[in-house]
Amino acid sequence: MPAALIFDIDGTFAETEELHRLAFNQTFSAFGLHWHWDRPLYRKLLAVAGGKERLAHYVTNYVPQDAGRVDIAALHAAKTSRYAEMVAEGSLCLRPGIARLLGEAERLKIPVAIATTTSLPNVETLLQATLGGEVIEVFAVIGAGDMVSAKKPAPDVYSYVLDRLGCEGRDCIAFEDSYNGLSAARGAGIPTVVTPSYYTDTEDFDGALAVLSDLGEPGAPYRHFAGIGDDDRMVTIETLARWREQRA
Ligand code: XBP
Ligand code: MG
Repeated sequence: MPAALIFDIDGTFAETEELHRLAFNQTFSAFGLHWHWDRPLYRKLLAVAGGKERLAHYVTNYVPQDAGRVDIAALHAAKTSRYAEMVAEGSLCLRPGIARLLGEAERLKIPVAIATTTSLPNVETLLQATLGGEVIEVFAVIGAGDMVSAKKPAPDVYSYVLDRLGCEGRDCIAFEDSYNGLSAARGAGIPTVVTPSYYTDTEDFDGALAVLSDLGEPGAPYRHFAGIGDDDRMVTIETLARWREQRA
Protein backbone atom coordinates (compact mmCIF):
# COMPACT_ATOMS: atom_id res chain seq x y z
CA MET A 1 0.00 0.00 0.00
CA PRO A 2 1.24 3.54 -0.56
CA ALA A 3 1.90 5.33 2.76
CA ALA A 4 0.03 8.43 1.52
CA LEU A 5 -1.41 10.01 -1.62
CA ILE A 6 -0.38 13.61 -2.28
CA PHE A 7 -2.37 15.64 -4.79
CA ASP A 8 -1.66 18.82 -6.70
CA ILE A 9 -4.75 21.03 -7.11
CA ASP A 10 -4.55 23.24 -10.22
CA GLY A 11 -4.89 21.13 -13.33
CA THR A 12 -4.88 17.84 -11.38
CA PHE A 13 -7.97 18.02 -9.16
CA ALA A 14 -9.79 20.23 -11.64
CA GLU A 15 -9.15 22.22 -14.83
CA THR A 16 -8.73 25.50 -12.96
CA GLU A 17 -6.36 27.50 -15.10
CA GLU A 18 -8.97 29.03 -17.42
CA LEU A 19 -10.72 30.40 -14.35
CA HIS A 20 -7.43 31.71 -12.96
CA ARG A 21 -6.79 33.40 -16.32
CA LEU A 22 -10.26 34.94 -16.33
CA ALA A 23 -9.79 36.17 -12.75
CA PHE A 24 -6.44 37.73 -13.65
CA ASN A 25 -7.92 39.53 -16.68
CA GLN A 26 -10.99 40.79 -14.79
CA THR A 27 -8.70 42.09 -12.04
CA PHE A 28 -6.50 43.90 -14.56
CA SER A 29 -9.60 45.70 -15.91
CA ALA A 30 -10.82 46.54 -12.41
CA PHE A 31 -7.42 48.09 -11.62
CA GLY A 32 -7.50 50.12 -14.87
CA LEU A 33 -4.62 48.19 -16.39
CA HIS A 34 -4.62 47.60 -20.14
CA TRP A 35 -3.16 44.13 -19.79
CA HIS A 36 -4.74 41.06 -21.29
CA TRP A 37 -3.53 37.47 -20.94
CA ASP A 38 -4.83 35.48 -23.91
CA ARG A 39 -4.47 31.70 -24.01
CA PRO A 40 -1.15 31.49 -25.95
CA LEU A 41 0.40 34.07 -23.62
CA TYR A 42 -0.99 32.36 -20.51
CA ARG A 43 0.49 29.05 -21.68
CA LYS A 44 3.91 30.72 -21.70
CA LEU A 45 3.36 32.50 -18.40
CA LEU A 46 2.42 29.24 -16.68
CA ALA A 47 6.10 28.30 -16.80
CA VAL A 48 6.28 30.56 -13.72
CA ALA A 49 4.40 28.87 -10.87
CA GLY A 50 2.43 31.03 -8.45
CA GLY A 51 0.17 33.97 -9.26
CA LYS A 52 2.31 36.64 -7.56
CA GLU A 53 5.49 35.31 -9.14
CA ARG A 54 3.74 35.14 -12.54
CA LEU A 55 2.58 38.76 -12.23
CA ALA A 56 6.08 39.94 -11.28
CA HIS A 57 7.55 38.03 -14.23
CA TYR A 58 4.98 39.58 -16.58
CA VAL A 59 5.68 43.13 -15.40
CA THR A 60 9.44 42.73 -15.71
CA ASN A 61 9.37 41.07 -19.11
CA TYR A 62 6.28 42.41 -20.90
CA VAL A 63 5.23 45.78 -19.39
CA PRO A 64 8.29 47.20 -17.60
CA GLN A 65 6.87 50.71 -18.13
CA ASP A 66 4.08 49.85 -15.63
CA ALA A 67 6.45 48.60 -12.92
CA GLY A 68 6.13 51.71 -10.75
CA ARG A 69 2.32 51.86 -10.81
CA VAL A 70 1.31 48.37 -9.72
CA ASP A 71 1.19 46.75 -6.32
CA ILE A 72 1.59 43.05 -7.08
CA ALA A 73 0.38 41.91 -3.65
CA ALA A 74 -2.82 44.01 -3.89
CA LEU A 75 -3.46 42.89 -7.45
CA HIS A 76 -3.02 39.26 -6.48
CA ALA A 77 -5.24 39.56 -3.41
CA ALA A 78 -8.02 41.00 -5.60
CA LYS A 79 -7.51 38.21 -8.14
CA THR A 80 -7.75 35.60 -5.37
CA SER A 81 -11.12 37.03 -4.21
CA ARG A 82 -12.43 37.13 -7.76
CA TYR A 83 -11.30 33.56 -8.43
CA ALA A 84 -12.86 32.34 -5.17
CA GLU A 85 -16.19 33.94 -6.14
CA MET A 86 -16.18 32.17 -9.49
CA VAL A 87 -15.25 28.80 -7.96
CA ALA A 88 -17.95 29.18 -5.31
CA GLU A 89 -20.50 29.76 -8.10
CA GLY A 90 -19.79 26.16 -9.09
CA SER A 91 -18.10 26.60 -12.46
CA LEU A 92 -15.61 23.75 -11.88
CA CYS A 93 -15.90 20.00 -11.46
CA LEU A 94 -13.36 17.43 -10.36
CA ARG A 95 -11.44 15.51 -13.02
CA PRO A 96 -12.39 11.84 -13.54
CA GLY A 97 -11.33 9.47 -10.78
CA ILE A 98 -10.39 12.07 -8.16
CA ALA A 99 -13.44 11.68 -5.91
CA ARG A 100 -13.43 7.91 -6.42
CA LEU A 101 -9.75 7.56 -5.40
CA LEU A 102 -10.19 9.87 -2.39
CA GLY A 103 -13.10 7.71 -1.24
CA GLU A 104 -11.09 4.54 -1.69
CA ALA A 105 -8.15 5.97 0.29
CA GLU A 106 -10.49 7.02 3.07
CA ARG A 107 -12.02 3.52 3.28
CA LEU A 108 -8.54 1.96 3.44
CA LYS A 109 -7.33 4.61 5.93
CA ILE A 110 -4.54 5.81 3.63
CA PRO A 111 -3.74 9.46 4.41
CA VAL A 112 -4.33 11.97 1.63
CA ALA A 113 -2.62 15.36 1.39
CA ILE A 114 -2.36 18.37 -0.90
CA ALA A 115 0.79 20.01 -2.27
CA THR A 116 -0.11 23.06 -4.33
CA THR A 117 1.22 26.42 -5.40
CA THR A 118 -2.10 28.16 -5.15
CA SER A 119 -3.17 29.83 -1.91
CA LEU A 120 -5.04 28.09 0.91
CA PRO A 121 -8.33 30.04 0.44
CA ASN A 122 -8.42 28.84 -3.19
CA VAL A 123 -7.95 25.24 -2.09
CA GLU A 124 -10.67 25.52 0.55
CA THR A 125 -13.13 27.11 -1.86
CA LEU A 126 -12.47 24.50 -4.53
CA LEU A 127 -12.89 21.60 -2.10
CA GLN A 128 -16.06 23.12 -0.70
CA ALA A 129 -17.52 23.73 -4.17
CA THR A 130 -16.68 20.30 -5.57
CA LEU A 131 -16.75 17.89 -2.63
CA GLY A 132 -18.82 19.94 -0.18
CA GLY A 133 -19.28 19.86 3.56
CA GLU A 134 -16.48 19.13 5.96
CA VAL A 135 -14.32 17.52 3.34
CA ILE A 136 -11.27 19.64 4.15
CA GLU A 137 -10.85 17.44 7.26
CA VAL A 138 -10.26 14.46 5.00
CA PHE A 139 -6.82 15.86 4.20
CA ALA A 140 -4.09 14.99 6.70
CA VAL A 141 -1.88 17.87 5.50
CA ILE A 142 -2.35 20.79 3.12
CA GLY A 143 0.77 22.46 1.78
CA ALA A 144 -0.27 25.60 -0.13
CA GLY A 145 0.87 28.97 -1.45
CA ASP A 146 3.38 30.84 0.66
CA MET A 147 3.79 28.14 3.32
CA VAL A 148 7.14 27.53 1.61
CA SER A 149 9.39 30.16 0.09
CA ALA A 150 10.41 28.30 -3.08
CA LYS A 151 7.47 27.27 -5.25
CA LYS A 152 7.36 24.41 -7.78
CA PRO A 153 9.49 23.21 -9.58
CA ALA A 154 11.39 23.39 -6.25
CA PRO A 155 10.54 20.35 -4.10
CA ASP A 156 9.84 22.46 -0.98
CA VAL A 157 6.05 22.09 -0.83
CA TYR A 158 6.37 18.30 -1.14
CA SER A 159 9.11 18.20 1.53
CA TYR A 160 6.84 20.29 3.79
CA VAL A 161 3.98 17.81 3.31
CA LEU A 162 6.21 14.73 3.78
CA ASP A 163 7.64 16.17 7.03
CA ARG A 164 4.17 16.67 8.46
CA LEU A 165 2.94 13.28 7.26
CA GLY A 166 6.04 11.65 8.73
CA CYS A 167 6.53 9.67 5.52
CA GLU A 168 9.39 8.99 3.14
CA GLY A 169 8.85 10.25 -0.41
CA ARG A 170 9.51 6.85 -1.96
CA ASP A 171 6.63 5.31 0.05
CA CYS A 172 4.01 7.81 -1.20
CA ILE A 173 2.46 8.59 -4.59
CA ALA A 174 2.07 12.12 -5.97
CA PHE A 175 -0.48 13.23 -8.58
CA GLU A 176 0.47 16.10 -10.87
CA ASP A 177 -0.45 17.64 -14.22
CA SER A 178 2.62 19.68 -15.14
CA TYR A 179 6.35 19.57 -15.72
CA ASN A 180 6.88 21.97 -12.80
CA GLY A 181 4.77 19.77 -10.53
CA LEU A 182 6.45 16.55 -11.63
CA SER A 183 9.88 18.12 -11.04
CA ALA A 184 8.84 19.23 -7.54
CA ALA A 185 7.47 15.81 -6.56
CA ARG A 186 10.41 13.92 -8.04
CA GLY A 187 12.78 16.34 -6.31
CA ALA A 188 11.25 15.12 -3.03
CA GLY A 189 11.71 11.50 -4.15
CA ILE A 190 8.01 10.73 -4.74
CA PRO A 191 6.87 8.42 -7.57
CA THR A 192 4.42 10.53 -9.57
CA VAL A 193 1.37 9.83 -11.71
CA VAL A 194 0.87 12.63 -14.26
CA THR A 195 -2.50 13.45 -15.78
CA PRO A 196 -1.72 16.30 -18.20
CA SER A 197 -4.24 19.15 -18.33
CA TYR A 198 -5.39 21.64 -20.96
CA TYR A 199 -2.36 23.94 -20.61
CA THR A 200 0.28 21.27 -19.92
CA ASP A 201 -0.49 18.56 -22.47
CA THR A 202 2.65 19.21 -24.54
CA GLU A 203 5.08 19.31 -21.61
CA ASP A 204 7.86 16.82 -20.88
CA PHE A 205 6.89 14.15 -18.35
CA ASP A 206 10.04 12.08 -18.46
CA GLY A 207 10.54 10.23 -15.19
CA ALA A 208 6.85 9.97 -14.28
CA LEU A 209 5.65 6.66 -12.86
CA ALA A 210 2.76 6.84 -15.34
CA VAL A 211 1.33 9.43 -17.73
CA LEU A 212 -2.43 8.99 -18.18
CA SER A 213 -5.31 11.00 -19.61
CA ASP A 214 -6.98 10.96 -16.15
CA LEU A 215 -7.44 8.53 -13.26
CA GLY A 216 -10.29 6.68 -14.99
CA GLU A 217 -13.80 5.77 -13.90
CA PRO A 218 -15.77 2.53 -14.18
CA GLY A 219 -16.94 2.43 -17.79
CA ALA A 220 -14.61 5.29 -18.76
CA PRO A 221 -11.03 3.96 -18.66
CA TYR A 222 -8.04 6.27 -18.82
CA ARG A 223 -5.90 6.51 -21.93
CA HIS A 224 -2.34 5.41 -21.29
CA PHE A 225 0.38 7.75 -22.64
CA ALA A 226 3.64 6.59 -21.02
CA GLY A 227 5.20 4.71 -18.12
CA ILE A 228 3.52 1.95 -16.18
CA GLY A 229 -0.19 1.08 -16.32
CA ASP A 230 -0.81 0.15 -19.94
CA ASP A 231 -2.66 -3.02 -18.86
CA ASP A 232 -4.95 -1.26 -16.40
CA ARG A 233 -8.04 0.89 -16.85
CA MET A 234 -8.42 2.86 -13.63
CA VAL A 235 -6.04 4.16 -10.98
CA THR A 236 -7.00 2.43 -7.73
CA ILE A 237 -5.14 1.79 -4.49
CA GLU A 238 -4.56 -1.76 -5.75
CA THR A 239 -3.02 -0.61 -9.06
CA LEU A 240 -0.85 1.96 -7.25
CA ALA A 241 0.45 -0.69 -4.82
CA ARG A 242 1.22 -3.02 -7.72
CA TRP A 243 2.91 -0.27 -9.79
CA ARG A 244 5.14 0.69 -6.85
CA GLU A 245 6.15 -2.93 -6.38
CA GLN A 246 6.88 -3.41 -10.09
CA ARG A 247 9.03 -0.28 -10.08
CA ALA A 248 10.92 -1.17 -6.86
C1 XBP B 1 -0.54 26.24 -10.23
C2 XBP B 1 -0.15 27.64 -10.26
C3 XBP B 1 -0.99 28.62 -9.63
C4 XBP B 1 -2.22 29.14 -10.32
C5 XBP B 1 -2.57 30.48 -9.70
O1 XBP B 1 0.63 25.44 -10.04
O2 XBP B 1 0.90 27.99 -10.70
O3 XBP B 1 -0.15 29.70 -9.51
O4 XBP B 1 -1.96 29.34 -11.69
O5 XBP B 1 -2.73 30.39 -8.35
P1 XBP B 1 0.56 23.94 -9.52
P2 XBP B 1 -2.40 31.65 -7.38
O6 XBP B 1 -0.68 23.32 -10.04
O7 XBP B 1 1.80 23.31 -10.09
O8 XBP B 1 0.62 23.97 -8.01
O9 XBP B 1 -2.72 32.90 -8.12
O10 XBP B 1 -3.27 31.45 -6.18
O11 XBP B 1 -0.92 31.58 -7.03
MG1 MG C 1 -0.89 21.71 -11.39
